[in-house]
Amino acid sequence: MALYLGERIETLRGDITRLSVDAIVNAANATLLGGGGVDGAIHRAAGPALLEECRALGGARPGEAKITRGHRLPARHVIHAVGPVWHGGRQGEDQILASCYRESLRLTAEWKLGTVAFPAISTGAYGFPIERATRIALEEARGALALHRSLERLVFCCFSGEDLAVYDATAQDLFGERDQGKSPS
Ligand code: AR6
Repeated sequence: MALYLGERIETLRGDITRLSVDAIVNAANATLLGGGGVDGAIHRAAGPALLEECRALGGARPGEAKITRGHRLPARHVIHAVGPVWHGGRQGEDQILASCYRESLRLTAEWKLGTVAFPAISTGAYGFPIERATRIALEEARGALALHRSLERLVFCCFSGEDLAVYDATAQDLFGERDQGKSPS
């Protein structure tokens, strides 16, 4: 793992369902009723009570985010964000993805949650190019950290080593070198 921006941004490789943070973000679809990928993993780990709670949310539009409890997860809450499906980049995909991160971070601040972990929203089944998505994620993170002092640490949880390499390269490009005294594991 590596840390940036005064240790308020962390990149790591892992399974987001295992993280003991105040909230994990789910890369959901508009039904908010589960699916494959990280969505499926989160629902499996949280148990059926998460689906019950999600039924009451009435879905969400791309770029929106809604919060539930974490149920059987080690995380206290789940923020369900609906990313854009990639259609080549000229159909507002960048703005919708940025909105996912901004809305998730706004909820995190509103609920006074200090630590939140994100997967690489839209870069799996929805086909958003990883480099472009990572830049949007990290720029929104930096903006939210400046805006909300209550945010202690934003974790970017990558499922693959390739994705982690993109996050670290992009973070170094945007924020400079990683924080001193920490080396990637
Ligand atoms: N922990 C962290 N990241 C994960 C995990 C995990 N346990 N599992 C997968 N990933 P995707 P999308 C990564 O496809 O592109 C679902 O069916 C994965 O490697 O989960 O936003 C929803 O219901 C990739 O880097 O989400 C929607 O229908 C990232 O999570 C649709 O897929 C996102 O991949 C959403 O597609």
